[in-house]
Amino acid sequence: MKIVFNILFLFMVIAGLAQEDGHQLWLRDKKARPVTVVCSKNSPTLAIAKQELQNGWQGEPNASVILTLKKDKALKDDGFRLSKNEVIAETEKGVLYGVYELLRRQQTGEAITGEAENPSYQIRILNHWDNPNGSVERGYAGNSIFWCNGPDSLTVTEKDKKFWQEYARANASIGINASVLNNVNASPKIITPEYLSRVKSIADILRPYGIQIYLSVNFSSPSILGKLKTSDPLDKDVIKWWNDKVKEIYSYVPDFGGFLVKASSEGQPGPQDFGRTHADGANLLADALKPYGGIVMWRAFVYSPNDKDRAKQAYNEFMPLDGQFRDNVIIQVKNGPVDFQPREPFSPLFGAMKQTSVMPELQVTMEYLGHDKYLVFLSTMWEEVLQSDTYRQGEGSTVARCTDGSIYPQKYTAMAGVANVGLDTNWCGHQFNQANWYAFGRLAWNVNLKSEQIADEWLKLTFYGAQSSKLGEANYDADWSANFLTPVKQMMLDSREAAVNFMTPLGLHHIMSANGHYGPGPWWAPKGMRADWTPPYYHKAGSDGIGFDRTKTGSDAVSQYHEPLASQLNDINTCPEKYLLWFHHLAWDYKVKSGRNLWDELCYRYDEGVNQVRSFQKVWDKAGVYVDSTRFLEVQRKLRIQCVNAVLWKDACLLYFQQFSEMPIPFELERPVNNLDVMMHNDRGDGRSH
Ligand code: GCW
Repeated sequence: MKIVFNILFLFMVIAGLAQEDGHQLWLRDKKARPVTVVCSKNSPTLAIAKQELQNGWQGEPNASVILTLKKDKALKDDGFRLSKNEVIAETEKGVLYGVYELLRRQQTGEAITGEAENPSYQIRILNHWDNPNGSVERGYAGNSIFWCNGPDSLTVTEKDKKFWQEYARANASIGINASVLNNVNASPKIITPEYLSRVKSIADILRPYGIQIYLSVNFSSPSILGKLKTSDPLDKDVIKWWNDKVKEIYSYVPDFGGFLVKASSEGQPGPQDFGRTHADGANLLADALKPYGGIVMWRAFVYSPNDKDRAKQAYNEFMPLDGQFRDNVIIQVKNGPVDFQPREPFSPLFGAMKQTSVMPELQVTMEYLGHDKYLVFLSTMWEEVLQSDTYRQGEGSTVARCTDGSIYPQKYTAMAGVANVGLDTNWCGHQFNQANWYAFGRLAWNVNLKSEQIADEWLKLTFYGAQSSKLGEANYDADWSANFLTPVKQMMLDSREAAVNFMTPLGLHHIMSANGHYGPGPWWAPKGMRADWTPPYYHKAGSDGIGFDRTKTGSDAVSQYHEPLASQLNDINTCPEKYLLWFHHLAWDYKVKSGRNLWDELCYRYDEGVNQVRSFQKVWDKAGVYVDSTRFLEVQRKLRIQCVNAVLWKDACLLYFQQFSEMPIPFELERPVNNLDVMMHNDRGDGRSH
């Protein structure tokens, strides 16, 4: 009997733990208390709001909660007001967001105050780089949740619908209200009838959760799909083709959001193929969408092989066009001027375009930050960028305020995040990458939230109570808070700086392995390769020193920033050390703030990064007692991989740069454990050999 009981118990434990595989994200099942929900109206969105309250209520048992739709001068867009037993909003979506916030506060123990909560950005949008064949560009969490390969690839299954609904719910719970369903490197076929009917099915499932659908389009679609002789944006047949196409799209999805466009960029077709400007291209699509209320998100990610400084090009190309775009165009600008590097200064376009709507594009997927392998909480990076002062309209003109409508009267405001979601059970590849999806949504809703608060919320929602059995109920909260929440939160908050330290300290950038963008590759420069795709173009290491001279006497990228910032960055004495080698080329024996010479400082930073990851291992192992075994082991395994890779980064960069510095690695630091020739020999450019 006892054996049977034990086996049964074991089975229950395993079954119970199997629930905690991360699939439920920050919305894990709760033991709900009974509640009555009152709402005078009914709709699919309100039905979801009611259901969520009933499934998750943690307030007073048998309470009565009122969902009130009414005008309120303090509310804008889908904002809301909360009290313990009421959610007030002007729109149904507002009610839904209010319900999620109320439930979140019940769980995290945060005070429920009556003030109005309004979103910072009107459009809070995920960009999926998903291809029609189901692959995901720079995706590290399995195949696309929207598209797949094979003969039945366009048939909508029950499994598809379930996934889409879970995805929609997760987004709504953090205020995300829009999704671009396909890659910016866009296949033209996405706007053919076969694909549009699947788009319609997705839109139908996402709609009740308040999520609007957008598509990336290929600028050559008129020639490729419509067989027109040209895709010239000023050609009248091309204009008609787009008008007809847009009309067709709205017949499938009446509340379609609009287009995201990557044009005349990295080999994608665009208006420049016809001697036209980005404004001509964007306006063509904007005019077609205008009658339906649709908008165009036109990307500013442009650079050409001939430019002496890639970091300058977007600004050079877009500034002369300021004021020429229609009011339903938003220019989508990556946070930094080069790409999504572990650290970049903000793009100088923020705040500079005064007569054009501009939106930040952040990368949630970890293209340059360790894919699904590293633990890096990106919120601190985004906070750094969004709170950077552009000085464009005087002090305090932060990137956030220049884009959220506080400073410039933009007709539309938006923030985009390149999604990290795939078919993996835990959605994001790494359990902690879920925190980045969460952080993106929370920041797009409230751009002034602090990373500390976001990490705190996420940890409480995602891990609280995961392993209560071993700890005894009475002390659980205090134990959990002291021994799990506090150290793990600190690890998250330190994690991005750690990655910068072991990858690209002191303003270094773009020295990763080619193509794969995972491991180190500071040496990579095959003969005949475009210079601006090779790391030496960016680090410029030589016997005279290291770093990219972007000062007034160098490429003069500093002049794209507003004073006093331009002078501050230009002057070696005032340039923040974190951007040192981004803006300056310095001798190896240059003395930095610590009193060390540049070479020694570099060695110390790399070493520090490795040590930080090692300390994360200790934090996690110690916190393990509070975590279910599936998620604990997954994270533990990944931290080991991160550690190995951090050492590799350190060894590769230091041994490679040492050839130029010709100085010893300070003897008190750990010695390299990898040989440079072997690392270079093994480098296939995809990071996998590492
Ligand atoms: O950083 C680069 C990526 C490309 C991506 C491009 C972009 C979608 O390596 O994979 O293409 O940025 O943002 O358009």
